[in-house]
Amino acid sequence: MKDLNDLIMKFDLKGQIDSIAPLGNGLINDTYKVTTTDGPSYVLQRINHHIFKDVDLLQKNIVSVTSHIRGKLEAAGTSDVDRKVLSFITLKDSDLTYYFDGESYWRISLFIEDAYTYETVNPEYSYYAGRSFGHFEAMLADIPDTLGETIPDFHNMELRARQLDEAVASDAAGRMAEKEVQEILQEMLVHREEMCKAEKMHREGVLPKRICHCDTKVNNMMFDASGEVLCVIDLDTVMPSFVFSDFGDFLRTAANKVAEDDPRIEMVEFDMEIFKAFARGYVESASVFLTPVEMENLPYAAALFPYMQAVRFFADYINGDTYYKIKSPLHNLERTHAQYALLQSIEAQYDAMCEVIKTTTAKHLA
Ligand code: GN1
Ligand code: MG
Repeated sequence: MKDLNDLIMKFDLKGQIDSIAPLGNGLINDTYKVTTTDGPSYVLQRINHHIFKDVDLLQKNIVSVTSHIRGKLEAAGTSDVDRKVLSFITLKDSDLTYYFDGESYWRISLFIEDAYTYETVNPEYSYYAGRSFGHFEAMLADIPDTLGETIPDFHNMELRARQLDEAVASDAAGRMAEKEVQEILQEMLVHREEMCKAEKMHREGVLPKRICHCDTKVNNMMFDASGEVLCVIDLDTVMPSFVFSDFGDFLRTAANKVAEDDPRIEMVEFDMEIFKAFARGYVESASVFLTPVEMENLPYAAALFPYMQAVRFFADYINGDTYYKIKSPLHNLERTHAQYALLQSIEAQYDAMCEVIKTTTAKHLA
């Protein structure tokens, strides 16, 4: 802990450090809560620079986004702004919001007190979440800075499909001999072309990229004790993308009746009530900028993300588990099955989903 103490001291914090303890369950970064004896608490994170290769660009994006949102909230006279947008702390001797200790990159933000994250939501919270992610995108629609892609082509399905091809071809962990692996691979291929349609629409000029969050998992949103959304967290992946990213990735975790890696495949089910509520909230706040093409493809977005995640988990399994933290040797394979089962549940309800979107968007399309 002494080392952590030393590096925390590089930042312009208020108060004396009291304790440092692990926080949360992200799959990519390492996160700690830092409490002080006479100042606020903070969140310390080691940024995974093997995944986010350009930390300077990443922190610039985050500073642009949080300052822009802060400006909007202040202009609207919003109360308690420090609880509604993350604040990053600069170093004592510069304006940088990260510190490189020769090995790792670190950053510190203010800890938001009395805020809660959830792994599941009910329809009411799902509606609030939809409204908030739509609002988040709406606030960023006029950001003056140009943001970079912190992971180039992060949600590009064509690229993810190619990465799976490469994993299969190099078979780094010798797992292609497994019968189960061969079977999943065949199933994945069936959906491939259909799932790559966003990239095609973009090339044809009918689908824009906008600033999106790109990791709208349900646990990346903070609620206050009364259930109101405070703010969106985990901003590493905020970058230009299709709005499908935020719509689809939220539902991938929130509308699944079980966790994203639940090995009980028969329990995986896409919850239409969560979908309806989220769609209503999202369309309500995002309709100010959404085009008809974006709106009518929202059911596709909901199918795309379980599929993309299945492809990513599967490629990682074949590569020998080099990307996602795993808790057991078959974890990535179980995750693949769980995401694929979710896709199947979505497909079974696809017509009903299209009806919901039609009704929800009708008054905004008029
Ligand atoms: C990763 O770190 P975490 O859990 O917020 C991943 C997401 C995946 C998710 C799957 C940068 O997010 O894209 O959807 O795991 N983030 C990155 O649980 O790859
Ligand atoms: Mg997270």
